[in-house]
Amino acid sequence: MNNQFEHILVEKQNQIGFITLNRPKVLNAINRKMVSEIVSVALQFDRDDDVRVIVLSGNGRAFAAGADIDEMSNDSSIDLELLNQFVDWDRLALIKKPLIGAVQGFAFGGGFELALCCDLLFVAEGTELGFPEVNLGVMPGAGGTQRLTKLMGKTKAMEWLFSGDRMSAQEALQYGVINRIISKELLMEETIKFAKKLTEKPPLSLRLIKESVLKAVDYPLYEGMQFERKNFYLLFSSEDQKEGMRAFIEKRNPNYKGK
Ligand code: DAK
Repeated sequence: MNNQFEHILVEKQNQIGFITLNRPKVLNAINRKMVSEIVSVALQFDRDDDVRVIVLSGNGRAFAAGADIDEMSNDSSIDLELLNQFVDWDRLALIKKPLIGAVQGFAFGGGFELALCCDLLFVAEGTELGFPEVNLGVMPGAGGTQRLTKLMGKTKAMEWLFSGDRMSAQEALQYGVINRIISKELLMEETIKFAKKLTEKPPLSLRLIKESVLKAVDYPLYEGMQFERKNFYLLFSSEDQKEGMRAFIEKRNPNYKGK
């Protein structure tokens, strides 16, 4: 895929699709065009048989310092309603492949909301995360209050959302918001290493595990387990289930095709 985009860099390598936010001069402030570029490439990768995992990162000294304040400062409620830009944003939640965020520097506001759309977050030492919207007279609007609360619980989420304070990578790890902290120098290398591990797993299993785990966040236990079971049964229709079990019996490595 050549880079015909204005605000992101796109690359495909060894079954990993890379999307890099690329407005480093403004700390990758997310404008509308960038959202639509991210979402359109993520959806393309999701349909691309050569991509098994998607990695999202930021160029320069931030993952993203939030939505572009200049762009939205004069918007009215009616402008926002008519722009209906959340339609684009919400499509990120439809991505079926594993989405890993490699986050460094700052992840604030819309940048943090974007990070929270990822399935796994690998974060560089010294990174700060948070929702400073309250300091601008607004509040998170792209899932921040919901996703953060579901991840860390009401008590701490309320504190961070009320105060607008920055959360250190260490605190984010402690409250289960991120997966691991990695030195800045090794962030991409370690993220790619983990992504590569996922490219070797059966894609349909990953897909249905992702779907089931996300349901666990919203469903009561019984309904969640029924959902899980249907996905478990479904995998027995796949060639990869036959291949995986046959490879085990034949004591060799499986070769998964995603079918
Ligand atoms: N928007 C626009 N420009 C930004 C920016 C932002 N969010 N963040 C930084 N920049 C720009 C700065 O203006 C500066 O530009 P120049 O002055 O050089 O032209 C450049 O990036 C470098 O920033 P600083 O000079 O400020 O760098 P520092 O290291 O001193 O400070 C900082 C870094 C991250 C602490 C600081 O830049 C900062 O506080 N930034 C703003 C953080 C913030 O308040 N973020 C929340 C924004 S509200 C939506 C989805 C989501 C949202 C809205 C709608 N839809 C889908 C509809 C979310 C809203 C938000 O995110």
